[in-house]
Amino acid sequence: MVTIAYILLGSNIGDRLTNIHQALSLLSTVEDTTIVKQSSIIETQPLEFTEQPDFLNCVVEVVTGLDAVNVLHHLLDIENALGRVRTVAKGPRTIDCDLLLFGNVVCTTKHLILPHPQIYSRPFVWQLLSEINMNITDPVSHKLLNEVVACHQ
Ligand code: PH2
Ligand code: MG
Ligand code: MG
Repeated sequence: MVTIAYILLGSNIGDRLTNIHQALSLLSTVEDTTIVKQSSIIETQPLEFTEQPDFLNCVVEVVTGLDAVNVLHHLLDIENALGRVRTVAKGPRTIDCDLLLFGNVVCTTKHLILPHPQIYSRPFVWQLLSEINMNITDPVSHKLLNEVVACHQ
């Protein structure tokens, strides 16, 4: 069985574009996982913790035979490989790889919340998601994510 998943990449320390490209390159080597679409890479102002440099963000669509927890572990491996150091929560980072959606999975565990709450709260996340697929269904409401997110704005 394969699943379509969406991943958000973000960087706001060092050579941000190189960090994003290296993360994409590592992601492309993950077993049983293929990047099928990539959004543009845009500069965004920091949200939540606002006293930090601007980010570069992008979203990718992948098709994977792995399960969500396994994908999450690979994303953490990529963050570690690119020298991510965890200091301030929501603070500056060389690379952040967040699992936004994993098929229709809805779950809340200590390490994984799906769909990722950022989809509804951060306009740029939805902007990047909709750039690669306008027709994603929200796994919670079963409505078009498009319509659901518009209600949150
Ligand atoms: N990530 C954060 C906190 N704030 N702001 C932007 N613009 N982009 C991010 O990826 C981001 C953020 C913590 O994950
Ligand atoms: Mg994040
Ligand atoms: Mg993260």
